[in-house]
Amino acid sequence: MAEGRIIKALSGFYYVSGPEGTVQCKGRGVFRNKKIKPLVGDQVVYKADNYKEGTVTEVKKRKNELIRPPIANVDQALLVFSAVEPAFSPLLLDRFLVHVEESDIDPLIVVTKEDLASEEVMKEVARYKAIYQKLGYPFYVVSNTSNKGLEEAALHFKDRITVIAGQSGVGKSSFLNALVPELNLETGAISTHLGRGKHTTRHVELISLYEGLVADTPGFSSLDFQEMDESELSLYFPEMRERLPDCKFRGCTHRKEPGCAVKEALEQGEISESRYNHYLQFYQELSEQQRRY
Ligand SMILES: Nc1nc2c(ncn2[C@@H]2O[C@H](COP(=O)(O)OP(=O)(O)OP(=O)(O)O)[C@@H](O)[C@H]2O)c(=O)[nH]1
Ligand SMILES: [Mg+2]
Ligand SMILES: [Zn+2]
Repeated sequence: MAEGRIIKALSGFYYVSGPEGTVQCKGRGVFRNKKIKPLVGDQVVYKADNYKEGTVTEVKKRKNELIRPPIANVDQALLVFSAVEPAFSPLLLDRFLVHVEESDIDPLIVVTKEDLASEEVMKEVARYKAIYQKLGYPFYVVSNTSNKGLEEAALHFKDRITVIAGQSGVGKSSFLNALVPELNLETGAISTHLGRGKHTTRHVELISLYEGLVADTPGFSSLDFQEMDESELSLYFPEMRERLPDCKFRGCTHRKEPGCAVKEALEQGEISESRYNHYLQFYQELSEQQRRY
């Protein structure tokens, strides 16, 4: 018996990285009856039949579990945006951030294609960088063609499982290729048809990178909030979360209530207008969603 981590699932086999390399494993028959489906990212116990084949016998308790992509034990989400082509979207970034805050995953923000963007666009990106860094979110501006800024961002991979997320064409695969050219991940898909690039691979795989494990994913163009109550929303904006106790009313929604510490901070310029406006927009979306059910 040995312990390892599932780094790839393909055609019914689990590829387990253990003390003696990667072993191709079957799931144990009883998993099916117990409805246990091993996932990429799972820490497992396995029995090796020989140096390359074996059987997974036990799945260790998970810290968390993502549905799309199906990966367990995720520590960090690398949120990739491009400065241009497609244009940087602070609205989509805030949407992602609400999701990662809700799932208790740490975000790492990377903006690519610095080499393609005008000075004016880069000034705007720098303005946002200051906003997010102030909130404690790591934020890097990089170029996958000149390799500028890549290593600094990649140092965050160490000892963690990272999932990459972002729209199609922002340079997720290019980012990984630029770090490790031997990876040879397919790139160049700008097709937004069906919300995913035409070249993107279907299987999920964790790649060893900078002393951590990283999963590339196909891009997508929309992201819905699921089963979130609008009253929870400000918990996922750290600058609002920390001010909640100072709002006059319990359950303050930070919209029209008097004595609201969030609105006060907004007026003082301590909370960014773009973040606050996105909060209002998401709040509206969520309350409309509630009414539909
Ligand atoms: N100039 C420049 N081009 C880039 C950069 N990063 C990516 N690209 C180009 O942008 C296009 C899309 O890059 P991909 O890496 O395939 O994007 P992706 O995010 O993996 O896209 P999907 O797999 O479809 O989700 C490719 O043509 C890349 O060569 C960059 O930093 N600078
Ligand atoms: Mg890709
Ligand atoms: Zn308030």
